[in-house]
Amino acid sequence: MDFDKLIEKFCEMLKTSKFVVALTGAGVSVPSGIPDFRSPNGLYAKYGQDIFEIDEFYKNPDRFYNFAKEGLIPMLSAQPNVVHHMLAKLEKAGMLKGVITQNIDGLHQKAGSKNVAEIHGSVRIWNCLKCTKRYEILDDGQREFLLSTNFRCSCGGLVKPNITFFGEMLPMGEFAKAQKWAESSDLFITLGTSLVVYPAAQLPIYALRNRAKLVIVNKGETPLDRYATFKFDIDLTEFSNKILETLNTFLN
Ligand code: CNA
Repeated sequence: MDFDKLIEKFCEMLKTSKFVVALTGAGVSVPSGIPDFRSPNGLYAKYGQDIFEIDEFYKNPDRFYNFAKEGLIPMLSAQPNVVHHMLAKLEKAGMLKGVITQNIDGLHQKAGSKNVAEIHGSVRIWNCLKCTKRYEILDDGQREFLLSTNFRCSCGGLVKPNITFFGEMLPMGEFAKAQKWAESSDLFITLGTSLVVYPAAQLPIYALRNRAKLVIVNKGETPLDRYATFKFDIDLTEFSNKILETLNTFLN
């Protein structure tokens, strides 16, 4: 089947499904200028595979903080792209229940999505590991203070972003919400995720167990491709523009 026909069929599915959920990964934010993990230009290639390992953070926090200045803080000035906007429009039109995101950049909310489960936390909030003081990194004064102390709290403790490192538990409330959405869905769409990070990659499996249809949009293979009703191995920008064009009358 050619691309246009597949898109039409997918849009039909969107219109007739009752509980549609999207799971997004780092690929969704690549068109906003934020690199993903595993692509050739991704964060792993530049900073090493262990940059998000919790043991490595405790062993060498300044290595992580040097990365944070270059790789995490700039995420906060990034702008949502057409993929985020397309998902926000689907939600507004009642065609999408919510977005489960592995991303920590807050771009879905910036685009207007209301129902967002941030299962790997958010880079907006940082906490002192000694006295638990909370820092809002979007606040100019608090950000400048943390940059000036190299992320040491006023009490001297290390300050860590509220994101899930490898080796840490996921935020329970957010994951429970995501699991409930996945188990209630009749159409589950994954966008820009390699589906290799667990337990996030378990979510499409919960949906499949509920007999939901699975649609995968990702450049490159994922381990769940063979379970997908449709797999779109294309650029997410092209995909999203096509969805907006096809559903034009429903979304405005
Ligand atoms: P990943 O494993 O790096 O996979 C991303 C996937 O997106 C890859 O398969 C790419 O081929 C694909 N991709 C990249 N650009 C495009 C594009 N334009 N069109 C279509 N496909 C594209 O990342 P996952 O999200 O699967 O891994 C989960 C990690 C990455 C989570 O823990 C995230 O917190 C973490 N992460 C988040 C961000 C962010 O918040 N923006 C950035 C980097 C990493």
